[in-house]
Amino acid sequence: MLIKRPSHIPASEITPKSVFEDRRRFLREAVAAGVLVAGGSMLPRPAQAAPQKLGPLKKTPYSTDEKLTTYADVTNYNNFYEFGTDKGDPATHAHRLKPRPWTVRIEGEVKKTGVFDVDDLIRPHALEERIYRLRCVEAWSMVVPWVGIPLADVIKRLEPTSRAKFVRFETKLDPEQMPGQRGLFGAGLDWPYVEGLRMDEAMHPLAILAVGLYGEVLPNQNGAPIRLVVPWKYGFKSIKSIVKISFTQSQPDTTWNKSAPREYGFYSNVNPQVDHPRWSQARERRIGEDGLFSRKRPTLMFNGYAEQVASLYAGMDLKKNY
Ligand SMILES: Nc1nc2c(c(=O)[nH]1)N[C@H]1C(S)=C(S)[C@@H](COP(=O)(O)O)O[C@H]1N2
Ligand SMILES: [Mo]
Repeated sequence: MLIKRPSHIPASEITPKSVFEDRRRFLREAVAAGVLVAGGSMLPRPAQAAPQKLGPLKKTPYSTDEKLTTYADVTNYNNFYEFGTDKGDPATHAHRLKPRPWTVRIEGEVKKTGVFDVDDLIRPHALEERIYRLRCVEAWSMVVPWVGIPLADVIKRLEPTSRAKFVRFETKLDPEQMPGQRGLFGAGLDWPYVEGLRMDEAMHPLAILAVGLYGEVLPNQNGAPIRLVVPWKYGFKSIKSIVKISFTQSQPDTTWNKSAPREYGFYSNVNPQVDHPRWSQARERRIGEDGLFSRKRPTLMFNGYAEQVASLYAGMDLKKNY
């Protein structure tokens, strides 16, 4: 049956109220998200909040087959001090971050300097799934199915010069979007957050730039739209929401090293034999296994990736270079 609606009857009188209000809310949010373009066709587009699927994803031999940490834990138990220091703060506050449009500035000892759109830097058809253990310096760990591409692929395309010995990464600085940068949560860090890798570490096939997890676009609290993941190092090396990548001749200053040099070195390799000055690094709690009787797991050298990365540090004293 075809029901014609006379143009003078408002939609609110025909459509059930709940549907009408849903539609109004959709329109309001769509306008706020910039989804509706004046004069454009009104094709249904996913609302900003709906997770966007990524793929098809290439599988790689670098993934662990350990049990995944649940999506709920991966996205609600976070360290992202720009949004607060409690584990739940980033999930509560990171909706303030606008992950698009997003550009990454490339500078320093590299041929292709300039400002790149994140979607040009990371070509969607090259995405892989990498299931990695993430070991936080706070002695807990997770298993996360990241989506990303090898950092080496991006670096090669940028053509670093022979003088490039280190890579320096910087997080967005925007106190409007990141309340922690206004000093609200007492994180006591210098902003923006900075991390760095030696060039050979950055070129290692295990190091990735991630844009997603669980097959979907990265939630803001996990470092949208683009973050580093270096699985053999403590979690704090895996810097989130990157806006600048610089190629340098000398070792860059890094946020945690500046804040507490005795506790956090430049290398930050996971090492059960080198204790943090205030606690042991020999064991770890796997998030999701924190029952009363669950045993802590032994922490593995280089977070279990020794076979792949130990050669990077041959001849180095890892007690000095922590
Ligand atoms: N910009 C920025 N990056 C950051 C942090 C941060 O506070 N700010 N925390 C780090 C720490 S300590 C860890 S353990 C990981 C946590 O990543 P996840 O929340 O996606 O598990 O992000 C790292 N990257
Ligand atoms: Mo961490």
